[in-house]
Amino acid sequence: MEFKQNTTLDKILHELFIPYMERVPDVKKISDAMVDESIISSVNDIVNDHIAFRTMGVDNLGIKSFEKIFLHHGYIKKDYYFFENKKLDAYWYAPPHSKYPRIFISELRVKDLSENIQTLIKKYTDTVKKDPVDSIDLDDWKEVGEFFHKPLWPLPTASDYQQLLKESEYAAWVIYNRYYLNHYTISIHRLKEGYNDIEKFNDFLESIGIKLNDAGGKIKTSQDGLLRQSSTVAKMVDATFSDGTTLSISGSYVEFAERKVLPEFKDIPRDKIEAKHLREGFEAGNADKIFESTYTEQTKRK
Ligand code: OOG
Ligand code: NI
Repeated sequence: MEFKQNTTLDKILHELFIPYMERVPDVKKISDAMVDESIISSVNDIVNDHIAFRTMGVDNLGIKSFEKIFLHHGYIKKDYYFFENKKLDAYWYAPPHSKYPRIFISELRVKDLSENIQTLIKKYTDTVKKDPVDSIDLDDWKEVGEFFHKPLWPLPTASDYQQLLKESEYAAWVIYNRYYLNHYTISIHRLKEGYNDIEKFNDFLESIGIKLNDAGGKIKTSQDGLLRQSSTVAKMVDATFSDGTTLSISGSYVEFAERKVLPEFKDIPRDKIEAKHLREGFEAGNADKIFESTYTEQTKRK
């Protein structure tokens, strides 16, 4: 996935992609294999359905801070999703133009965690005394690009990280990975016949040695049957902690989404189908399992 870099938003998205592609070798592995297999003629043919970020629900941070970056560039806040067991809230955001990806932003409901863990999280996040997004020039793509990848709180100790992992894998992910891009998403319905449904595409992925998240089954299907998603298991990255120890921890992953034609447009010929005829938004039941792409149960699976 590459962007024609014209607008500030194009450049911001590009800045997110550079470290993401370095951290997740599956991105290049998949796009190169798609070109080799003639599924696409170049990586530029990949349509990015959406990108996702994770945030910590504490003072000065969380969705209400992070979303400002994208609201400023014309994104529109859409539906809310609640994940009771994982203790998360999320929203999706519609792009200012269909050439841009949707955005999915989630937030940890820190106040729902045990007292111990809240204290542990706040030991780090309380160092953030004001909303950090308010201090950046949102029209300066370089500044915004740097913001995603710069520390906002002190580096955790390995033992704090491991303690977080026990109660909330999501908390542990955010404390180390912060606003690094969590995933980008290949639009499967936009691919050529033979690869344009998620079963066939998953077969292709497995044939090139990609490991898929199997939480709730490899294919996650919305209640209406019209949004079908799968994802890779997160790439492990070497993380150095404040005490100098290094652990192999979950980084980011790649997702695949198939949006089907809405029932009211089922008679429109295939070559006349546009984005407005397809299933929009997200699905809590699918998302719940996709979050687990970074969870130990998946990353440790053989
Ligand atoms: C996001 C998981 C949900 C989707 O498309 O429903 C999601 C995450 O892992 O942070 O990406
Ligand atoms: Ni996603």
